[in-house]
Amino acid sequence: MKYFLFVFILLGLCCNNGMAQRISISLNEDWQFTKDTYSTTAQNPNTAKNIKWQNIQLPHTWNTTDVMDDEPGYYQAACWYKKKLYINENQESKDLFLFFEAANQVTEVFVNGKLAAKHKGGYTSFTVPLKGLLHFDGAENSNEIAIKVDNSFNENIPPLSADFTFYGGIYRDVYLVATNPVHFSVNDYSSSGVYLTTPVVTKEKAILTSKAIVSNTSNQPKKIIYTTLVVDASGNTVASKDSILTLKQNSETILHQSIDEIHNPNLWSPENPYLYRVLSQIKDAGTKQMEDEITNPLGFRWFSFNAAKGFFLNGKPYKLIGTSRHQDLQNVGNALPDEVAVNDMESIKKMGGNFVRVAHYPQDPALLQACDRLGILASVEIPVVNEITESENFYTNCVEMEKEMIKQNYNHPSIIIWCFMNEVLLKSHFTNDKERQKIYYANVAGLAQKLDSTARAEDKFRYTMIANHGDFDKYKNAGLTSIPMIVGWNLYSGWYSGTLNGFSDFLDRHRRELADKPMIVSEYGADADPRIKSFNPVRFDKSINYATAFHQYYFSEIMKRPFVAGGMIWNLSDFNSEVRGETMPHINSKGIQQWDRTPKAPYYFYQSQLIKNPFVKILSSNNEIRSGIADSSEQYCYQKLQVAANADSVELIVNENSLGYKKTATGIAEWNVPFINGNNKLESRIIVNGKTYHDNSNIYFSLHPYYFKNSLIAFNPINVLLGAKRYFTDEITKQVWIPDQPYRKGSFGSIGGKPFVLANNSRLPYGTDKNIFETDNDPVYQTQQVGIEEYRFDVLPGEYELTLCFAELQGGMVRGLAYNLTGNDRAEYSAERIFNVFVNNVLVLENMNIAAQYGIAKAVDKKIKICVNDNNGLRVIFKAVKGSAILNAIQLKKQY
Ligand code: GCB
Ligand code: CA
Repeated sequence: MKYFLFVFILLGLCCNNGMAQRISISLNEDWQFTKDTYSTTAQNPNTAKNIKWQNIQLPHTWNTTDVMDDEPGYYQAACWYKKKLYINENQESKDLFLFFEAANQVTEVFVNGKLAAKHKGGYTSFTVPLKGLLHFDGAENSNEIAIKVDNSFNENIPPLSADFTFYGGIYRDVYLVATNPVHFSVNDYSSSGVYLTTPVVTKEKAILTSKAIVSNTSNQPKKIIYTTLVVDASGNTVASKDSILTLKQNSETILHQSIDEIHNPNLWSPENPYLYRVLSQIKDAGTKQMEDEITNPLGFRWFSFNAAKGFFLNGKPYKLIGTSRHQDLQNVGNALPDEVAVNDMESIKKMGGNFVRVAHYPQDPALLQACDRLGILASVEIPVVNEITESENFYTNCVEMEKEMIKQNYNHPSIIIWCFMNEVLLKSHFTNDKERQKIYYANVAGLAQKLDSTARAEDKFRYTMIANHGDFDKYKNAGLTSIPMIVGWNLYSGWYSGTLNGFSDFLDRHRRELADKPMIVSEYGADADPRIKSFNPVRFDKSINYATAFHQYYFSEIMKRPFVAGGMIWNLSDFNSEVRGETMPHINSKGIQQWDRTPKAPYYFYQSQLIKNPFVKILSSNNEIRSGIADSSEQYCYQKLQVAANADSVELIVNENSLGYKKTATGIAEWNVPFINGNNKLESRIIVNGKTYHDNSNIYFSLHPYYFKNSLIAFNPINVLLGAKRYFTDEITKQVWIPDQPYRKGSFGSIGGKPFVLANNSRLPYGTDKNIFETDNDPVYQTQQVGIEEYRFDVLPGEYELTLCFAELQGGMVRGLAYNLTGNDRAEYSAERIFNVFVNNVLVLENMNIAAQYGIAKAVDKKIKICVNDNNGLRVIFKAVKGSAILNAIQLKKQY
């Protein structure tokens, strides 16, 4: 109560017009949360007592941790929030509202036991009028708000399924808003109540029109002055307009104004994101007292898409390059502070990008504010993903959500596209009933038509878009390529299927067959596990190296073709998709930054392509660790290393020796670097206009002798992945796992068997992408040698610790994942295997039956202390009793 008084006094002091107008103040603190069932009415004191309330602050989600555990699924149900609301007696004369930036997904708001509002959809804002529901008795605890939020599946609310997690909760800010009875309306889909357009913009002049909806909730008519002021960045008013009119009692009035001559507007663009502010005011015509005032951003720009020539802003061609962005963060889920949205847009800017696809749903208001400020163009969409429900209810919710999106975000100069479907034909329906399937497609097209018309009617100045997956004919035949103004293609040729060249062919096919339709590559990307390296990268090995090559290829193909208006990297950052397996279970690792926002190599590649200032960057992480076997000189291990730069050629200096200059090819030069045991100092240089720019890095290398005997290199622990061609770094223990080699005399390696390859699979070159339980080092266990006979280390005598790592990769239930097109959950064929393991002739594991003893896809480590006393080294022998023996990884440490 005191707090509110304080705010009033403060604003009273600052405002010229005496009485404060609108107050909007966050209400994030001091909430209670429960997963138990709460009832706001007819309280049963016994049930109420048993409820376990937890004190929390907003933003909040209840799914921060359960989306990462080994248990499939996450909490999707109704939960409750409640809080006491301190209302000042003086506020009785005000109109009070709660403003929710978002809550996922169905929200019911109760005020003092009465249902005040219900909102459907997890990504748009909503306002709850409090009129008639509050007690103004001045008692501190007399008002309670209780909120039920439910994120369970709802067939009538999009998204139905998607490759991201539907975290539940009030995960954005909540505000208490107080206005005078005369104020800009909050009832028009929770917009600001003011809609600004710039129907004419040239270098010489601009026209600004505004449409305002004004509420008068009092019982008297009210004569007002409605004023629009255009204020430049220095605070000067450059144009204004007043209208005098009378508002009827208890009415909503629509007002239009046009400011016809704004001369030489400072144009908004990525290089010069010049923002004006528009102040919209309502004053009492008699007393001149301010009744309400709101501000909106304003940028003067004009733009167009052309099917042959791409995108133009203010008359200049631009290639739209940027990323998509999901709203989640490691350890935080989707309950993000606003700063994360701002930092993310700054990352796009620092990368040299000029576009963000706000996918797959509207995000925090802070995000588009940052875009306006930074000069990042944007596309925003509603989450109609993968499929639809054929019901009027679903269609209505889609249309309502689209209207919310457009009206709430209408005034952002950064937005140029409204998108309303993503890969809507990805999930097949009625595959066995072609006639019925036709009806489904027709319903999808019908919904698309409705959403497209709605968007065009709501906003005449922006473009509409649908983002499709790479099945050209499917979308074309369903009519979905002709409905929107722009077609977006999400293309993964060379990732999920096909080859890199398939991407170029697809682009050219669009140009040939949809010659009149502007197009954008609305997604492209490849998994990039920052812990995985490969020096001969192949599709689906999840290595950072394959991802880098993928981006190099896609980016240059996009740049070559003027008709491709832009390319959106999928994704800015790794994000949670609870259903996913892969090398990082529950994570989609296509981010060019990690989930915690650490940049990965592809991010630097883009900088080399997009940044104007001299740029050079060694593509290794800070203090990277590596490991490998020495060449026969016993001094070096040669491994590839890349440098990204925006110069034609770049020099690499390793341990003070220059390896010379190399030409960059699409921004990257590559060396075969002779690494020595221990620390390696790297420096890379470019010379631009006579000035040198450089980047430095350290790589700590753990070298293994070519022959264990007579080597100058001391024994380093050896960690080997079987059935794999990739390297894996355990970032916690700082161990590097290297790929296996066939046994070489004097060294080490496996004998017999072959790498595990998943049956009926055209993607994974080796191994599985199953989540391996009880480990975060999934790649250590995801590959194996099947039918292995022996593993040998020809090491010198000594005390050793040998670890054998196993996981049964075959069998169990496989989850049906939409993005994998695998349909429903299904049981996988299980391998039957029982085997014995001998170490130097001692039986150490008898009748090992991994599936029976431990279960499918569970990490099992067996450590064995072993003393080597002779010159025969260490031999691990596998003897199958039934089926074939396996080994996933092996580790050898010397103790003394
Ligand atoms: C897509 C989807 C996106 C997925 C992405 C992927 O096409 O639109 O939601 O996350 O592919 O990584 O598979
Ligand atoms: Ca916020």
